[in-house]
Amino acid sequence: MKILFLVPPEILPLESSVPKALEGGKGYYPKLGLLYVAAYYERATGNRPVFIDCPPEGVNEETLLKRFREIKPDMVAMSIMTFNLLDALYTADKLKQADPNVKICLGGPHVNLYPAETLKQNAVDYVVFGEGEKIFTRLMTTLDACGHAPEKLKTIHGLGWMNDGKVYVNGAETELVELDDLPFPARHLVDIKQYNHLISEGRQFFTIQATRGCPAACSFCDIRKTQFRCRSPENVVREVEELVEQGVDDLFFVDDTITIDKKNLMQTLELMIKRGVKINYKISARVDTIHPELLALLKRSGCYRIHFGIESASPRHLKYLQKGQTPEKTKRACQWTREAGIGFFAYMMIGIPHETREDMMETVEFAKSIKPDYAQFSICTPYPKTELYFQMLGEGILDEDYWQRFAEAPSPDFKIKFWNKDFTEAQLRELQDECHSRFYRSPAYIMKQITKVKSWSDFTAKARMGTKILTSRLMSSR
Ligand code: B12
Ligand code: SF4
Repeated sequence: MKILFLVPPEILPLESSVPKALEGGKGYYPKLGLLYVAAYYERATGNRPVFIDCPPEGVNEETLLKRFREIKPDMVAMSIMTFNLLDALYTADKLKQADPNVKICLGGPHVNLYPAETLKQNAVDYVVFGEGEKIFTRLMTTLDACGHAPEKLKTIHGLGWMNDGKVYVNGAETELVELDDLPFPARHLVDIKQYNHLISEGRQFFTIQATRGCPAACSFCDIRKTQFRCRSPENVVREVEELVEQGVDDLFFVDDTITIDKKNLMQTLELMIKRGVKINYKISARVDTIHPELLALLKRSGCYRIHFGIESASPRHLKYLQKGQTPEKTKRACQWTREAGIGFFAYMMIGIPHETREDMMETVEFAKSIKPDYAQFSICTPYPKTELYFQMLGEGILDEDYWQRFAEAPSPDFKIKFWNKDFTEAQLRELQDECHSRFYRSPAYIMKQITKVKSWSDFTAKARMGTKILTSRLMSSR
């Protein structure tokens, strides 16, 4: 069978808690999950699939349909977050109109949460939930060998399928993939030059994943309390070396918290240093998972920025979010990071249930006091099926399971509501602007950036990011 792995054009994305203007200007990340699935399939079957990533390739609906007719795939596989479900369904519909025989398979974070609801949508034939590498390959080899045979499809865990208009969702796959057994993501199927990031430190950006899962319990996050697994240092360093050979000089580890197993990470960093790997990279971490020894190794091996989920200045609100962190730990970690010569990005949150305006402004002052290179103030958003979402439903802050309604009947009219009993959405957006403005316009921040600028590209990156943030209101209201 001929397979097209597809990232659809962005036509109907939902606005997230970060203003669209800002989100849109951040550049293009590769779809690592889909590239992993493609790589595993290719290695297992020897068939070369096609991969089209429409947004960075500048492929619109018309061009996509033209290429689709040329390629004539039997199966189109797309990865979806809740935020681009509508794009995937719209595109699936158009492709089916162009060729009613084509099959559509969807996977990714939204499908993991709502497999049956997604399968019920027009034009969807198969859904894969959980880690997709093996499941998708099993599906394809089964279809190749036996066609759409219900007795065979029934045996594939993690698969949902349609038969005679009826929805079948098999049990979940409980066996997690062995990370070292996975091939590296199928970067050879895309043009890596098309990926970039607004605040990067190199010329060629790409992403990598060294671990999966996170044992922490943050209530707003999908990944909470999932089994943490690491790739071996040798396996990770080989991929980093391969990326460097391909011209990548700016890498982002998309791991949820790469610093959970410090011993393994330190061995990886030591190996990078020993092998003389030259790369700039950034990671995400919890403030309570780092220490000076680890930071020294991160710095020596090329880490230039850590993204910390700090969220709030208030112990009460941190507790509400089950963050398991304290402002003291945050201050200490930020100071260590600065002392190690590594920059950091502070993810902050406002509009947490029961938060007052004063609390939010305290969060801004706290953000200023820890002196990050960048800070982002997101509006607390109860994402689908998260603990926070259920908590807010339980407290009556949300009056209905609106994500369920969206999953069952996704409509372009749907708008995420930034629910909060005390503030309207417009007020929350105003407050968000005020937080960004207070942070980025503070004389101390401006002075720090001027004195810290290392190079022209560093300066332009900061200037672009600052301009984006400060003008985001203007742009999003257009
Ligand atoms: C990097 C990242 C981003 C990047 C890039 C996204 C991209 N191009 O993929 C950026 C910064 C742009 C981003 C933005 C956002 N993100 Co984000 N992001 C991530 C992160 C940290 C890693 C994604 C990744 O590469 N994972 C690694 C791969 C290997 O995992 P995977 O994608 O899940 O893929 C596996 C399976 O899902 C499955 N699979 C996936 N696709 C497919 C397709 C098929 C056909 C098959 C068979 C299987 C399959 O197989 C894969 C391999 O095992 C995840 C958290 C996470 N751990 O996944 C959040 C995550 C995906 N993001 C999330 C959110 C909420 C957002 C934002 C809304 C945040 C915000 N406040 O603005 C925006 C939305 C942007 C938009 N408008 O679409 C949520 C999604 C929740 C949901 N219900 O959809 C997640 C899960 C984080 C969370 N804490 O809950 N994000
Ligand atoms: S530490 Fe990060 S990945 Fe882990 S549960 Fe909290 S927000 Fe999610």
